[in-house]
Order: sequence, then structure tokens, then C-alpha cells
Amino acid sequence: MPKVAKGETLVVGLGISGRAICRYLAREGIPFMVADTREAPPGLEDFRVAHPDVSLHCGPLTALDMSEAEEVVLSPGVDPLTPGLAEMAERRRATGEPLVVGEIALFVRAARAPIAAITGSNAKSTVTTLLGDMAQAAGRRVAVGGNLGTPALDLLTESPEAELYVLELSSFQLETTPCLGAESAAFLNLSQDHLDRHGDMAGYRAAKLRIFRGARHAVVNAEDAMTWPLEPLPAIERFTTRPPQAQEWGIATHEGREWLMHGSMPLVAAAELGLAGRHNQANALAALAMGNHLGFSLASMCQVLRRFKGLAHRSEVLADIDGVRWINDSKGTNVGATLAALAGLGPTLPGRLVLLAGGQGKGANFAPLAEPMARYGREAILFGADADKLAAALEDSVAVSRVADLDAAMQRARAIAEPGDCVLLSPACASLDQFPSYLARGEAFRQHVQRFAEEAGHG
Ligand code: UMA
Ligand code: ADP
Repeated sequence: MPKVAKGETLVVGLGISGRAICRYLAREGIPFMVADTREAPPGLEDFRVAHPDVSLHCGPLTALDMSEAEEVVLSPGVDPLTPGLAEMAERRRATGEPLVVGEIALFVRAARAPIAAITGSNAKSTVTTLLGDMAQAAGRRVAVGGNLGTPALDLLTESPEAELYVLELSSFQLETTPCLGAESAAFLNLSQDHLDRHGDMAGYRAAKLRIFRGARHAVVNAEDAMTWPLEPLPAIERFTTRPPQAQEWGIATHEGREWLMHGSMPLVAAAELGLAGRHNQANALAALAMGNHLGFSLASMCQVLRRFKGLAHRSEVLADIDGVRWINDSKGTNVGATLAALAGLGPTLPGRLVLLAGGQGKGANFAPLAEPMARYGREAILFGADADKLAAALEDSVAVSRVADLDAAMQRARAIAEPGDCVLLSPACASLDQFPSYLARGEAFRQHVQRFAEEAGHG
């Protein structure tokens, strides 16, 4: 049986994070070997070129003897309960630290600047990008990455002068981080996602709550008790989309208009925000609370909120073609995100919503989509691995059609959408059964829309 040599670190996974872990260990002069459970992992070529002398094990981890490994560093997509790893879960190193950790644990050890960290089922990327822009506007040398964009460990070399790290962290990354020690940590919301990995909501929440370990400042959602830390922390601030109490960050009417507020202090009128929708007002408040703690001026943060138009693939309006609006929300990869999109868009439409949804449901319950679809939907066009489950949840509430894939869904949407309608790609599912990523799915949607626009003479 192949063996991790005594004193060697084992890196598990050859994806984006795995390759970043390898680069970090090589830079630090730490001896390591690599394993990937797949016979032909995607990063193989890169790895062979970058680390020609490092040994690699491909295939089941039970076929690798890791009993003498110095440390085992997991990529986020690797479940710590994978056979071969599960047996190591309780083991500790001579230093007392857990033997099995993730990439972020190495980052915490190496980082020399404060960390602001953001997690939640939805809105992580939006809040992370907003806070990064706010830091920049405040004149800070900031490095932004993690689950979004650059892997955390690569930030150490890409931005060696960073005064602040702003990290988007997934439940997968937090699950293997013993103590993050963030200067400010936000847990934005919790709704069903990744249940196939975490088992149930309690397991999923527990992974996310690890963001607060060692934190000096926490930002939580006043309307979602699942985001509140279980342990006392030096400072906890709350955001809400209701009128704020005392020192909360919230929304209230001021001089006849809705404003984002800190306690009784109006900050910026909701209508001035570059981002649309109630859910994005909550996101803006979370970023303000974190930025305020980090010492950014409220005035410069509000300027950022006025000009920030949002990220691609998140309720992104692509075109208006013959009175039909086409919106790309490919990043709506769970039910909570799709609910936010339906609730945000539905009331604003003169017509109805045509929803394109489907893919891998990750064990989620689709029933909550039925009510908003009954209220705002014209039809749900369903495709991908969990289309049947979606159909079962929706068919009593709205017209449903089943198609093979996104291409067929686009043709169907074009045929049935009426002027005033909105065609919304917000799949409530991961894309991986039919696409390499949600980005590829959103790009495919964009290309269809572009072609429809050209055919309609809008190109
Ligand atoms: N895999 C195996 N065997 C292995 C290693 C990986 O089967 O030995 C599989 C995993 O189960 C997974 C895929 O390969 O299906 C990728 O896993 P990975 O850990 O190698 O992923 P990376 O390429 O390193 O990308 C990860 C994040 N992906 C995941 O957590 C699944 C990326 O987030 C992140 O941008 C990147 O690290 C840099 O930090 C993507 C994501 O989908 C956007 N994240 C999930 C989400 O946002 O919901 C958590
Ligand atoms: P994440 O990085 O957590 O996936 P994103 O900012 O990329 O978050 O947004 C993901 C999805 O969640 C998008 O479909 C977006 O429209 C939706 N969304 C944004 N803000 C919220 C919110 N506050 N609550 C629920 N869904 C949201």
C-alpha cells in the first residue's frame, strides 16, 4: 500500500484549492504528497509541471496509508468523513492541533493582517465584494478571495502588503478550520443547502457557526436566529430589514422615504442603492456593520453602495426583448436564493414570471417555491437531475413543463413568454449534472439571450 512518509503533509484534492495548498507548502519548504479520490483529477497536468518530484496517489483514500502523516490538509470539496479520512478525525498532532484541517487553517497560521470573513447560505459573494470595495474606498490595502475568486492561500503571495483580508468562506471551508480568529465575522442567513454533505440543517449550521471561533466582532441577521453565535463574543451587531432597535442596522422611513439606518441615524436612501431588492438592502447593511467596525467612514461606504451594481449571475438583467425581460440568476443554486429572486422580482412585474430551474438539488426541500410561483408564475420550465422533484413540488401551484436541458428550456421560454413577463434563470440547484459550473450555466443562458436579441433586431 502506498504510504505518506513520516513527517510529510498530505494534501487531499487537486482542484483550485488543492493546487494553492501545494504552492503554499512548496514555498514554505514543507515536504508533502498529494492524493485525489478521482482516477483522473482535473489539475493533474498543472500539478505535474509545477511539482515534478512530488508523489501523487489517485483513487480511494482507503488504499493510502496516512498513519504517519505530519498533517492532512483537505480541499473544501472533500468530505472529512470520506472513508480513509474519517478514521483520522479525532487524531491530533504533537502541537495539539487537529491532524486533519483545511486550507483556511493554513491561511490563519500564515496571515499577518486581520481577517474579515463572511459566510451564509446566500449573499456571501455580494457582501464580500461590497466590503472589499468599501475597504479600497477607505484607502486600505485589501486582499479579497476565499470561496470567491482567488484561493485564500494565494492571497498571501498575490498581496504580500495586505493590511486586511476579506474572505468569503463556505461551510466546507469552515468545517475544517479549528479557529479563524477573525477581526470581524458575518453569518448572513441560513437556508437549506449542501445537506448531502452536512447530513442535516444542524450539521450545516454547526459548520457555519465556526466562523465565530475567536472572533472579535460578529455581524448576524436579527431575523434569522440560526445565524446567532452560541458562545459569548466581545461584540455582536445585528442587521434587519425592519426598523432597527437601538444599535441595530436596519431600514426605516425617514422624511417620507426608506433609508438604511444605524439605530436612529439615517445613512443612505434605499432608492439610491445601485443594487435592487430587499435582500440586497440586507446585504448592504451587513457590509456597513462590518466596515464600521473595521474603521471605514460611513460616508465613503455609502458612496460605494450608490455605485455598486451587483455581480454577474446574481439577478442580473440581461435584456429586454419585445417586452420580455431576461434575468440571469444562475448563482441561485439553492432554494433560499431562488425564493429571494422570486420575492424580489415578482411584485415589480406587469406580467408573470417564467422560471427556468433544475439541476442537482443537494437534498433540499423545494416546497417553499410553490407559494411564490402560484402568486407570480406563468410556468416553471424544469430540467436536469432533480427536475422530477421540482415538478412534484410545483405542479399543484403553477403550470410545469419538463425539458431535457437548458437549451430546450430557452426555446420553451421564448415560445410562451408574453410582453410584460420576465424569464428568470434561478435554478435552485447546483449545475454540475449538466455544466462545469454555475458560471458556465449562466454563460449559456447569456448566449441564448444574445442570439434572441439579435434575431429580434435588438443586437
Ligand atoms: N473532489 C473529489 N475528490 C477529491 C477532491 C475533490 O471527488 O479528492 C471533487 C469534490 O467533491 C468536488 C470537486 O471535486 O465536487 C471540487 O472540489 P475541490 O475541493 O477540489 O474544489 P476546488 O476546485 O478547490 O474549489 C473550491 C471551491 N469548491 C468547492 O468547495 C466544491 C470553490 O467554490 C472555490 O472557489 C475554490 O475552492 C477556491 O477557494 C465553488 C463552490 O461551488 C465556487 N463552492 C460551494 C458554494 O459556493 O456553494 C461551497
Ligand atoms: P453566495 O456567494 O452566498 O452564493 P451570492 O452573492 O453569489 O451569494 O448570491 C447567490 C444567490 O443568492 C443569488 O441568486 C442572489 O440573487 C441571492 N441572494 C443575494 N442576496 C440574498 C439574500 N440576502 N438572501 C437570499 N438570497 C440572496
